[in-house]
Amino acid sequence: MALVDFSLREKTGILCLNRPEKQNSLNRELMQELMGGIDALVAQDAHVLVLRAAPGTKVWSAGHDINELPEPRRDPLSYFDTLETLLRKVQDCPMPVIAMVEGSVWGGACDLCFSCDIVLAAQGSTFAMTPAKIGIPYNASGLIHFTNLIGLNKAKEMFFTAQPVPVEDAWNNGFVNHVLPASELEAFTMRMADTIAKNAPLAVRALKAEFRLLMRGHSIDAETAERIQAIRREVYDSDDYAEGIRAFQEKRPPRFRGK
Ligand code: LCV
Repeated sequence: MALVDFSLREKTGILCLNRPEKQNSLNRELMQELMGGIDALVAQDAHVLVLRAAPGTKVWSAGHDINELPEPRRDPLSYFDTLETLLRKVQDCPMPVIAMVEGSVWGGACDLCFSCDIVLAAQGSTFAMTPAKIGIPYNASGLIHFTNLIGLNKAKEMFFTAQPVPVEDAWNNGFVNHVLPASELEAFTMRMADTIAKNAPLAVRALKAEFRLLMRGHSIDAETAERIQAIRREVYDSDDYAEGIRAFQEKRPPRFRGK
């Protein structure tokens, strides 16, 4: 059974997460199917993509499949990690991608939503950034992404607390374009997609490429990049990193000891 269903409706490509038994958590297989679906819809000349979960879902996506996080001593979010590759795929996708969100969104799935160009969410949706809850050192590109989108203080609050942020609150911080009653979300999303799809595709694609390049504005020197990696290595080399994953698998609260 496909973990991602995709279809073309006129010039709108629709990708639907379909791993409900594991709360649409992003394992390698699902993420590879998602990237394959994007490629297929680009090849079918879609002008806009919509990324969604099944109607009425309580959990849009529970984020990275924790059981597939690497063992300690390996960077859990390295540049070529499947999740990082997927995020860049969405950001580099030639046409706009709309995230249509219902329910709760966790960890890497938040970053997936933020990698989309527009986020349309149902009332009651929540977004949680969870690395601190699991003991994971998030990566620099992810932190810059969030900071650019919602501002430094809100990004710090999301990451330090690791608590779900209600979409109404998130909306006030800019990363959600519209908040709608769940019953209106799909029609609103498809109307916006159709509007974008009717515009000049080359111009829309050029705009997306320009935004992508302009948002890469933050430059850091080599020493800073190396220092960030050293800081992160201390975390994924730690016992706490192993404990966070083990606690999830054993369905118990983690007991972090700060080492
Ligand atoms: C594997 C899962 C998952 C899951 N992986 O249903 O951003 S970072 O750095 O943190 C990054 C590394 C990341 O994205 O990490 C993942 C962050 N995600 C989370 O912390 C959310 C973890 N999931 C939950 O807290 C709960 O599942 C929620 C609150 C989403 C739903 O709770 P509920 O009680 O409704 P279950 O927990 O019973 O989940 C149903 C099945 O889905 C699996 C979970 O293990 C269970 O499997 P079994 O039926 O085999 O026990 N599942 C849920 N999330 N991220 N598997």
